[in-house]
Amino acid sequence: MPQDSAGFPQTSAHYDAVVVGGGFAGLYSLHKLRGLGLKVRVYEAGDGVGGTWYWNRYPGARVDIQSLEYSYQFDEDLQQQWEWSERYAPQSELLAYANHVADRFNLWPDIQLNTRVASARFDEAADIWHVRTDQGDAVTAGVVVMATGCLSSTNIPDIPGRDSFQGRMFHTGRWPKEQVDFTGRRVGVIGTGSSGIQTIPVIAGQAAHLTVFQRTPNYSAPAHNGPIPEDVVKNVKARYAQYRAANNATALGADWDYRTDTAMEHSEAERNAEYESRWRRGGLSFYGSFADLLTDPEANFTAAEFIRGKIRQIVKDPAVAEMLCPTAALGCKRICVDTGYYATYNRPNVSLVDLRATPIAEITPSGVRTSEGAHGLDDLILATGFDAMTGALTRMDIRGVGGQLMKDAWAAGPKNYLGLCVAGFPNLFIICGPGSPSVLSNMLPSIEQHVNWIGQTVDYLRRRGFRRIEAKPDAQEQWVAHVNETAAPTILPTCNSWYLGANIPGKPRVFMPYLGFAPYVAKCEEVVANGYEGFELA
Ligand code: N01
Repeated sequence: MPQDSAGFPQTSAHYDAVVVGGGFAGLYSLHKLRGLGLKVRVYEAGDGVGGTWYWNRYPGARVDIQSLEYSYQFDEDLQQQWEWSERYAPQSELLAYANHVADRFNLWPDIQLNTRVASARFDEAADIWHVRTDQGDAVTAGVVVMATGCLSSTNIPDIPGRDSFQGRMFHTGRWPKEQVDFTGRRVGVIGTGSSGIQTIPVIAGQAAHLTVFQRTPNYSAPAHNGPIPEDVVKNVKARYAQYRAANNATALGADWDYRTDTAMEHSEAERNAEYESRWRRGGLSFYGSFADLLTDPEANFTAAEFIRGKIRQIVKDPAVAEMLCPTAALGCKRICVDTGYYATYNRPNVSLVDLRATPIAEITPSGVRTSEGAHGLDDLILATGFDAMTGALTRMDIRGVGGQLMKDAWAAGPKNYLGLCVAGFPNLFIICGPGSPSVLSNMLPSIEQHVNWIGQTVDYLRRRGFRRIEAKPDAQEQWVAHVNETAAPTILPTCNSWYLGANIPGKPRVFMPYLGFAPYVAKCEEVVANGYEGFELA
């Protein structure tokens, strides 16, 4: 590619903003920034928009936050007119919603599909980014918005013999667009996180035999999914603004009745009555049971025991039930939300392999061999998760001031200010990056809050004639310390979760998400009110 005198590729176009990714964050970024009069280009690797809901098409995929909350609120007509069919929308409906938003706001002309951003290099002399794609595009951008998703970079474990498997192999996060039929087949699933737990009951209903390879059991609460009663929809839509405000105050559920009293101030019978009501209500509402659930290990144990009791009631074979009982603190990994998960193990065509007792030795051409013996398989599903929060960014060639690679800047763990901006990488914004509430909040409002903040900031810079914004290193250090201090007194950092990067061999163990949506929003607003405190503007 021809280069200019500074060694940067000659470019074919200049955009005020390049947005990387066409998921919910990318779509709203485009709408917001274009509305401010910016010339924007979105690059999306897939052949459609929708991000998470484009890639995760595995059977049973659905959202674990109620649809009426897991939706955009920036446009009143949109939130009034869109009809969700179920309490927890299935993947197909969320994908239809993303496409509807792209149609409704005429976003398509500025979205380039089938295009992966390969590199972004900051030009210090001009205060612009040089962006290149795998399709040969070479453009410049005033700002780059990384709408790359927290859970988009798949984790495909390096199990010996993996590539020798002769059957069909799938990863839940890269599911094919064509319908996959498991009828009459011997299927294996490795992984029992949210994805595994959602897909296992559905695949068990199709396959001749399903073998689940479980390394760590997880807590799961029933979704009690179904159509949303008309009166509920009417009620929410009549007071959507208050409903959203309540959601923002609690981060995960507007109508969960978060209790402010503690588990340990109640008798066992009272505690169990509360847990039972949460179990009946379903989903992530369990988090709202008592105020000390995530801070007092004793309180946490009582809730964990309650769920273990449920597993022992549901699963008929006591040995299988014990294998399914988690031992880590409840909520230390995200609680899963399921439809018939534990009962699936009562089916005659389902078997569970405990990898802690009998680890996988290798994948062979005909299945999986553990230390105990061979399991013959026609299909193998990897429900093995993601290189979460950082993977999409560290796998990209992003070079900031002095040519520093983002991957190197984050070699000891991700560092940034407010989860939004990284020192040494001016004019680059991350949506829901590590250090922001992101995965510990409802992603849609979090995305909107970030995009609104970025829009407001870009507008401020333009009006004031600034060409450059960069996080100050000391503000960044303080923020990273604050994120860790906030998580430290909780049970969250106590197990090998992807929140800590512990699921990826060699990844630095750092607690990544920020706990607390409402204080986070207040902090972002305070930073602006104080003239972009912690940022260098030039
Ligand atoms: O991934 P995970 P996920 N050998 O990392 C196992 C969101 N989400 O895709 O725990 C054997 O949670 C691993 O075992 P271990 C949600 O935020 C939401 O399921 O590391 N096993 C674990 O069991 C969620 O938290 C929804 O010991 C291996 C599993 O694979 C996040 O995405 C639906 C292994 C991975 O679980 C990620 O969920 C789906 C190996 N080498 C996802 N490597 C909803 O909205 C990994 N595992 C409902």
